[in-house]
Amino acid sequence: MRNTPTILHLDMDAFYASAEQAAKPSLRGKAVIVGGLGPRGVVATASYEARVFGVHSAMPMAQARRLAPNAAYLVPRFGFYREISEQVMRLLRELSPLVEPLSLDEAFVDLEAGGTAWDEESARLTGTKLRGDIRAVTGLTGSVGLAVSKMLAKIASEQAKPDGLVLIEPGTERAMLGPLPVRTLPGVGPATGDHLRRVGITTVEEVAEAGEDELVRLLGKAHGSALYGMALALDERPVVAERDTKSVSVEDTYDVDIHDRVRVRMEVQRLADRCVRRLRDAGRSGRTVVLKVRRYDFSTLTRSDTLRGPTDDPAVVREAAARLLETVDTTGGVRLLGVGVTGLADFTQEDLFAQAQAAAGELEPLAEEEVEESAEKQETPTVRRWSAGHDVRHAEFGHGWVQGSGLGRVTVRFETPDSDPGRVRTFRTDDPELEPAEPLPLVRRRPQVSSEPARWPQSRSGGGGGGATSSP
Ligand code: DCP
Ligand code: MG
Repeated sequence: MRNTPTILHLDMDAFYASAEQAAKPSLRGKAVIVGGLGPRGVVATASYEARVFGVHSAMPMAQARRLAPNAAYLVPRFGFYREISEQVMRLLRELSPLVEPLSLDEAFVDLEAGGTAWDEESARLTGTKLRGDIRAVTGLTGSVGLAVSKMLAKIASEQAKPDGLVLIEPGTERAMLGPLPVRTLPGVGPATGDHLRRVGITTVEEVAEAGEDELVRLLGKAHGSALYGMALALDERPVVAERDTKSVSVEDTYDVDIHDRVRVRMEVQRLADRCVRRLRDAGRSGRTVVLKVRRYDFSTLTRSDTLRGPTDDPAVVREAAARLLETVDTTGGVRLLGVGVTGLADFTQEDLFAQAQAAAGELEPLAEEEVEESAEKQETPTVRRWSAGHDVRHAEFGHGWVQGSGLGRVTVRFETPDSDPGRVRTFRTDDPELEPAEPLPLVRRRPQVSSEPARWPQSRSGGGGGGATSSP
């Protein structure tokens, strides 16, 4: 492990909600909740103003509505968030070739490898400058953590939130970690947390005191040893730039061929779960589930199934893998099994996405990609639907966004990222003067000479949230 705090972790603040607030002046300083708006929808994120009411990511939307009835509720716009994410990732790549994105709004950067920091002072300066640049280029705030390891840098950025920078000084790591709850450590979810609490371990210090043997006894070899190491602030994981962007897979070779079909099924389920854990650790989701089977005679088969959208749901992957297995004859015995997911997407929350689509289907049926697609194809959809939060353009009143729709009416607030809060007007949903529009950039590059709205600096890559668009 290095002894300079030159691993940087960046995490944008209330990312989707901040992006919406930046796009919509009337929502700044207000409670904004982005997520699936249907009956089974969940919260993707809430602005800090909404968090005051107790609303948080992954909460059922119905509960959020009870807690914050007056908040603005918006459907996510993944294509828009991806544009911003690309701007942020470009800034990170200017600092180092070693940038490891974890999700749209989060990444590790090895500053030392980029020569942009070599000690505490240069690390702090670089982190501060980065925050300024992100602000200038995207109009949004991000929080920065700096430390000697990935684990600590991530904990630091969490402590820095919102809109801050925390550098953990080398030598102070264990003292800093000690009093924190065990849940702070990566890989300690609610189940492990409960398990440890039952034996009286609630803080990181208590994990360290328990000792490795005791933890291995409690949690098993792999998890126990890993947790012990983390409690001692040991984390050797390097920042990895070249991730396998195409697939995540796991496989097992068996010492003795498996003949029992029930056992084969169980192994496949186990592999599916492990594969999803990997996928989630990487902050990703994937669309195609692949099953690999090597039989007793070394003949190797792969079967795959492409889902309607990317997923990181263990139940979905398990089910797909089980279905694929039913197409393979294993009577002679199996020596290797593997489960993989390919067609990876950059966002983690497929279920949310699906729910957002379902929500759109129920209230305002046109999801984002469909809007973009129909705009591209220059087709007029037979029935025009307007999703809450999406951009529109009116021939007379200009650029705005859909505040709500129903009963043949759509309410539009006319404002742009650099205007004052705008006025609301209501139209018929089939008003010929109203059309879907692309999001506007949050920050204008240079003063506008024409009356045309500013464009994104780069051509739009890919469509909305569905595809696995990876930038080169
Ligand atoms: N997200 C999601 N579902 C979750 C968690 C997150 O859809 N359960 C999406 C919405 C978030 C984005 O990912 O805006 C980034 O996730 P973060 O965990 O970084 O949360 P935020 O950026 O919203 O807030 P914070 O300021 O706490 O980082
Ligand atoms: Mg964030």
